[in-house]
Amino acid sequence: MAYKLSEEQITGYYRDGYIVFRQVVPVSLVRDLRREADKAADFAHKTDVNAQRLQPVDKHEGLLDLKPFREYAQLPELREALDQVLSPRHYTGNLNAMGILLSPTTMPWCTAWHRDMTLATSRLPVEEFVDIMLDWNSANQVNCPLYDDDCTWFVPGSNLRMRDMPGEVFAANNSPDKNWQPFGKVTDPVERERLCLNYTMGMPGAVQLRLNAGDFAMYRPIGWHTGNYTPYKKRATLHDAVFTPEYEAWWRQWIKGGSPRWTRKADLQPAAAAAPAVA
Ligand SMILES: O=C(O)CCC(=O)C(=O)O
Ligand SMILES: [Fe+2]
Repeated sequence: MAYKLSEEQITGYYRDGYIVFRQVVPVSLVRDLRREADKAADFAHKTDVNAQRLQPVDKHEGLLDLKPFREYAQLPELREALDQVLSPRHYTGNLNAMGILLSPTTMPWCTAWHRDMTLATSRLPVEEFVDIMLDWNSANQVNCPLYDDDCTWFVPGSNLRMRDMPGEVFAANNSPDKNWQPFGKVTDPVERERLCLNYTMGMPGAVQLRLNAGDFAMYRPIGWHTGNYTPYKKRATLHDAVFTPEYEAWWRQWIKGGSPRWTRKADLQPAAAAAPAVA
């Protein structure tokens, strides 16, 4: 096996809700993807100098050469890593869902601390919401940086519980602005950067993901997370989901505004690796 993860790394994913496959994207592919991502950034920043993403990638065929993205989607090392952590049924590199996360060009910015799905936004009954939250066949998300990227913060273990702690709710809402922008009306970039950092650091137990170009971070988007951005740290990070066929089908209906039902699947485990049954 060319790309081998340790058992400690794998159990870390199931405990903490995030994992990093270090240097999994080869140099030549990082180079080709950077060239396309730089075009994406130029294009997005023509309309909005502080645009922070272009999505989905395949909508921009023509502007972008999709060949390196397709090569990334088929990367054998990535396949091997996903097989080890999740299952051979999980896949990533979905060009019609994938975005490129970009740095703003003039103003620092941070997103509100959030879980990508809550009971209210899931449109699910509570039992199914709990099932989908805890199901490893459901939402797994990817940030794959083409330049070093320390923008994403995550609360390890928050993916395993539905309950929000009071300190988490306080930290997420700790903003002068009803749109949860902790910088309010501040337009000085240096001051604004500090306000964003203080807000981001205010989340109890949060860790900052420190990713290098060619790493692949996978995380449970149902855990508390946020992104904190400055114009002087160039960002071009592939942002994608890890789907199973059933989760992709669920998500595609849900994103269109539907209320598809969710049935929890048993955790997938190779038969040879199953633990002995003990009465
Ligand atoms: O910028 C990031 O890394 C996080 C983005 C995010 O949380 C989101 O798009 O929901
Ligand atoms: Fe998010």
